[in-house]
Amino acid sequence: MAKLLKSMMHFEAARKVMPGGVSSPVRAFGGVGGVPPFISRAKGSRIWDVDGNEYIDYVCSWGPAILGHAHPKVLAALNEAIELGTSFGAPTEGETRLAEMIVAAVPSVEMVRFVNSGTEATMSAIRLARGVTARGKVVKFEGCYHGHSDSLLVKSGSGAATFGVPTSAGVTRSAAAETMVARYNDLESVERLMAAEGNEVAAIIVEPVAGNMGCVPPCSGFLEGLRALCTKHGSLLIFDEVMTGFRVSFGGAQELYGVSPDITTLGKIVGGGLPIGAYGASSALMERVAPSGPVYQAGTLSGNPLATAAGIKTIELLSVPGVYEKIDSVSGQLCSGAGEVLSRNGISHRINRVGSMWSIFFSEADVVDFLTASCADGGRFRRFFRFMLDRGVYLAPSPYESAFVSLAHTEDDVAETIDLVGAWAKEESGRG
Ligand code: KE4
Repeated sequence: MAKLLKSMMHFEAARKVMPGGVSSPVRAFGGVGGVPPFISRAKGSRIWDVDGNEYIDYVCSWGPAILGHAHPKVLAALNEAIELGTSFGAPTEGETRLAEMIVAAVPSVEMVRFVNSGTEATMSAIRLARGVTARGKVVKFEGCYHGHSDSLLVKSGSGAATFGVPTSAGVTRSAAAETMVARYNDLESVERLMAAEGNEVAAIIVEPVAGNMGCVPPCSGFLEGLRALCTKHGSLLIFDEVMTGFRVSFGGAQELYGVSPDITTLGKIVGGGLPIGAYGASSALMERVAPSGPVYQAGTLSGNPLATAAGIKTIELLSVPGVYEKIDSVSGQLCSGAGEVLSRNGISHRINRVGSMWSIFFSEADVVDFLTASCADGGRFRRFFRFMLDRGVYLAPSPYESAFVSLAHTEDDVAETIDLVGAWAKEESGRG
C-alpha cells in the first residue's frame, strides 16, 4: 500500500502558493479524493513519487510519453541542444525540420505554425477559420475538450438550446455566444445546427477520437459526415489531434479513418514531453497567418529549440517500422485481459480503445457520447482508481480522461496490471 507522507507535506506547501497546489486542475485529485503523489522521477513505463512508491504509469504525462519516460535517445538530443542555449527568439533549423516531419506524416498538412500548448493551437485554429471565412460561429461537441480558450470553454445550453453556455467563471456570455454545441457521434444534431446556421459557421472542431470524456471512438460515418457538412456549408473542419496526433497512428486519426480535415491541431507527442502545440493546414490556408497573412498569432517561446529537439527525436523513433503495431498489441493485451477479469467477476463495464489510448467505463451501456459516459458508475471508478493507485498502478484521476500505453510498457507490466484489476474486481463483486 502506497504511503504518501512526503507527498502530503509537499501538497500542503504547494496549496499555500498555488491554487489547489497544482499547475493544472485535474492533477489535484479532486475527482477521486486523497493526496496526489508528488512525482520525483520517471523512466520507461514507471514513475516514482517522493515517498519512494513506484507506479506503472498509464497517464504518460497525458499523452506525450508515448516512447516511455526519459527515453535515452530523447534525453541525448535534449542534452545536445541545451548545450547550445535554450531559447533564441529567432528562426532555427530545428523548427523547419520538425515542421517538415509533420508535413510528411500528417496527410492534410502542408504547412505548420508552432505554439506552446494545445490550447494555443486550437485557439489559433479557430481564429484562422474565422479569419478565412469571415464568419463567427463555431460548432463543438459536448464532452470534447480543446484547451481553455474562452470560446471553447462552453457546454450545451439547457434543453434544446444549441447555443453554448460558459463552463468557467470569467468566460463571458458574449465570448461563448458564437459557440454552438452538438452531440458527439450524433450526426443529426450537427445537421440540424448546420441547416439553421451553416452559412454563419466558420468551423466545426472535433476530437476525431474523443479522449476527454474518456476514450470514445467516432461511430462509422460520423467523421465522414462532418466532412461532408463542412464542404456543403463552406465551413472548415478542424481535427483537434492534440491527443490523437502520432498516437492512434503515425499520421493521426485522419490517417487512421481516412478523413481529411481543413485544419489540424497538434501538441503533446510532437514536443516529446516539452511544451509545444502546433496547427497546420494547406499552404493556401496557412499563408493567411501572420506575417504572410492577416490572421495574427505570435509567441515568445514558440518553436523553441529544446521542444523541437525532443519532438524531432520522438517522431524519428516513432517512424521505425513496427512501433505502432507493438504499442497497439500491448494495449490490446491489457484491455482484453482487464475485460476478462472484470466479466469473470460480474463487474459491468465497457472498454473503449483506439490503438494505445483507452478507457474503462463501469457502465452497462455502450459509451458513445458524453451522456452515456456520464451515466457510468463514478463511485465504482473512484474505488477502482484508489485500489490500483495504492498497489502501484497510476491511472488518470478522472473517469473523463483517457489512459495510454507507451512503447516502454512490457508484457510483465500488463500481467501485473491485469492481476490487480482481477483482485479489485473480486473484492468489488463481494461488496454486493
Ligand atoms: P494543453 O493546452 O493542455 O496543452 O492542450 C489542450 C488540449 C487540446 N485538445 C485536446 C484534445 C486535449 O486533450 C488537450 C489537453 N488534454 C488534457 C488531458 N485531457 C491535458 C491535461 C490537463 O488539462 O492537465
